[in-house]
Amino acid sequence: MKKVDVILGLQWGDEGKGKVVDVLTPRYEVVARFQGGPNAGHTLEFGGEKYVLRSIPSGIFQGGKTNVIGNGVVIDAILFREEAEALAASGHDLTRQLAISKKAHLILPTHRMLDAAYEAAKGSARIGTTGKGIGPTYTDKVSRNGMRVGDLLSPDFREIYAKAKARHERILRDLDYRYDIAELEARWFEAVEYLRRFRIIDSEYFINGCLAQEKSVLAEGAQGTLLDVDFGSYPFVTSSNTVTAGVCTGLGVAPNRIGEVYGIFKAYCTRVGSGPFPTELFDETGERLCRLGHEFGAVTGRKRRCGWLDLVALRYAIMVDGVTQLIMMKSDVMNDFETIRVATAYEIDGRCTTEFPYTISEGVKPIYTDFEGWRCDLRACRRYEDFPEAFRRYVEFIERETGVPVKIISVGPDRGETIER
Ligand code: 2SA
Ligand code: MG
Repeated sequence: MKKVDVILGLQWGDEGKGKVVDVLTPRYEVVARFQGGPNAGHTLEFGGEKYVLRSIPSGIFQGGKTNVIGNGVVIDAILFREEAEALAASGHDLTRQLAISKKAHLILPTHRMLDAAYEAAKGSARIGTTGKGIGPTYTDKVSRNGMRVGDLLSPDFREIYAKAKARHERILRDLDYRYDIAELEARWFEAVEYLRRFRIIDSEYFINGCLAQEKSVLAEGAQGTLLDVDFGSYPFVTSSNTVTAGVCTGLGVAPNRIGEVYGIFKAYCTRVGSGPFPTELFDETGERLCRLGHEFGAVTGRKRRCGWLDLVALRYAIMVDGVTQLIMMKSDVMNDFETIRVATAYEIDGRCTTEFPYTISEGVKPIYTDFEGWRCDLRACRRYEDFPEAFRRYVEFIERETGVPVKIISVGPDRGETIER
């Protein structure tokens, strides 16, 4: 029986999964999303066009693949429809290539309102969510009040919706949050009809059936490990399990059916939204990383905070994810840097630690190792041997510090600018 390979982000999201999944998907017959929802934004560029995928797996651009939205995902029918129609307009037939789990939860219009209301109520302690209703939808799932895609097939669908909405409205009144969802709601009901055109399946049977038939399956993560609801920098996290274990619960795959785990990271670090970020740069170097790396959110357009690579956090992510191969992105952004810094430990209250702490406060001071920059254009390199020695030193230091090989290095946005070792 085959195993499921996994690709996930090891930082705070936006590591460049879109690009790598595009490189990896030709090797797989099935691509599946296991968590998150339209808070994700996977940017793919090819043929001079740029696409942003939110809920739909990246295998959609390769003909003949099956793409699965697993039970661990939350779906906003309106945003799903927009995404699917945009893809259809560019010639990608989704109805045959996409299947959706009956057990995936639906994001209702009132979930979006609740997201905004909770954020407003938090004031300066707000999470900086994407405003897509992610948290409230997962809250309903866990509190056993959620609405699932399978409910679309029930004759009681309207009734289930009305009950959920009434409950949300009571909370919104309590929070004194004013809103008008009449137009949004009308669009949602139309979009739900659109959703019905797709194959609505028992995705756990489908995926396990594929494995039994020796078909290759890739599970595609969204956001990043440090945004995991259990292991991330809580409460500044998303509401799903972004770690490898999320593949088991989000697709119905047993732990012993997990194969390769590709962990993807940027040669530096970024974060959108609030929350701790020990290696964040507030100076010109941070601005430079943002400018040269085009670090703006794919969904909300927000400017991403930028900083140096953090090996304390990376080692932690590798541990909880069981990463077997590393993929390093965007090193080319630092082509002209004189010095490149990497945090290898933290100093907290005068003590040094290499463990990712329970809380990260202002008092956490990263301890850096400095590297001489490579000062040349990596985009011309096509083999590992072509890389300048200074760059190889950087890569090999990361491998030594993490104990995991860096198997793929991306040095530019193009498909060809991906070096495999
Ligand atoms: P939410 O909306 O409840 O999941 O937000 C909770 C936290 O999770 C962060 N988060 C993200 N961080 C990076 N990228 C994400 N997706 C988009 C992208 C972001 C965008 O891929 O570019 O366009 O702004 C993503 N989704 C959620 C979020 O910032 C909160 O800190
Ligand atoms: Mg993104």
